[in-house]
Amino acid sequence: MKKVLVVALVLVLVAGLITGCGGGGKQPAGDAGKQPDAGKKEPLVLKAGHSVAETHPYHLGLVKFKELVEQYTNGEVQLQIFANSSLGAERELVEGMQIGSVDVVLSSTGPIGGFAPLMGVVDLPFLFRDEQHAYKVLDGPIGDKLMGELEKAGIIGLAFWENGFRNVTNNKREVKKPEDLKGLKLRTMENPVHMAAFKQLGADPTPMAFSELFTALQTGAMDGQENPIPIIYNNRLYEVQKYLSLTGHFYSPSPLMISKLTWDKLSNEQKEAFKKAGKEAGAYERNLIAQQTAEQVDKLKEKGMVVTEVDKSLFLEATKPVYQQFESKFGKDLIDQIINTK
Ligand code: EAX
Repeated sequence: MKKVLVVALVLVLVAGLITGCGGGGKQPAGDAGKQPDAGKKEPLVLKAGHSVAETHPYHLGLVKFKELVEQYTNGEVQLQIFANSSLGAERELVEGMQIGSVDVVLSSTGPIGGFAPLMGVVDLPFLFRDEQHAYKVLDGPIGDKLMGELEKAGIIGLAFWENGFRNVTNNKREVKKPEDLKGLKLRTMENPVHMAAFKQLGADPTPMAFSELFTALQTGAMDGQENPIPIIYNNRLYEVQKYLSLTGHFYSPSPLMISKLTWDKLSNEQKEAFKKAGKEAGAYERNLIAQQTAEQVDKLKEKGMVVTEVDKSLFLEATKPVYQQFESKFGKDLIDQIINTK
């Protein structure tokens, strides 16, 4: 009897060893005796900042980008989006990418010429005939060249998104022709090309972060400003501006950027995911800009703005001297390449 018990005990012990001893769970073949996996890695959570309202295509496009990045990286990389300059104004956001305090930024090219001088070429007045011309240039070799300039500043450009064609607003008078701008205290972005253009038009330009603009207009420190329709509407500038002139004087692209410090933490697969998501969300954002631009002029009239169609050729002719001022900075060849892109 005793012998039977001993044999049964030995058989139970041997069976336990084969099936991974009492942990209940089956160990995959070859893992017997190893520690169980440490479990999934913690996701990399990135901070993404922009300067405008959450109803603007910048924000809606970044929400789409967040969804796609999390999908394409299986949740390994996640995004937190900070709107309305809550992580800083655009220039501060770019500085934040350089030191690694901000990971992802969607910004107009306004302040970027200060970090990548050649990028300033896109800010020349009336350089782009229309959106399709801009996309042909920015989504091709010239755009790649400009993005390459960003890398020298520690920033990776993922794709060109869109702010749109910029229009003048003010509180003093209807602006129908360049002479009507004379003496107007006009806020511009921190951009020497934009300032030179408005000086050429006879205005009195002051560079200022977008986060300070609403108050400056409300207090009368500034008479006017210039921005695309979706900015004027979504950031409620109609509450502090009476006159809107559809000058379309600058095309404002908005590169989606990631800090190189952050970029270098990503695997090759994650980098490909970011590039894919950046392009797809960029197309989505450009469509939203087009949709809102088409819808919001009438909405601005309903909000009480006096909207004036202008003869753009008058403003184009009046700003031509700005090209001579910046030809040596950007190179006549690059400017001609952009103008001649069909
Ligand atoms: O990029 O500063 C501006 O006027 C910009 O158009 C705005 O921040 C969106």
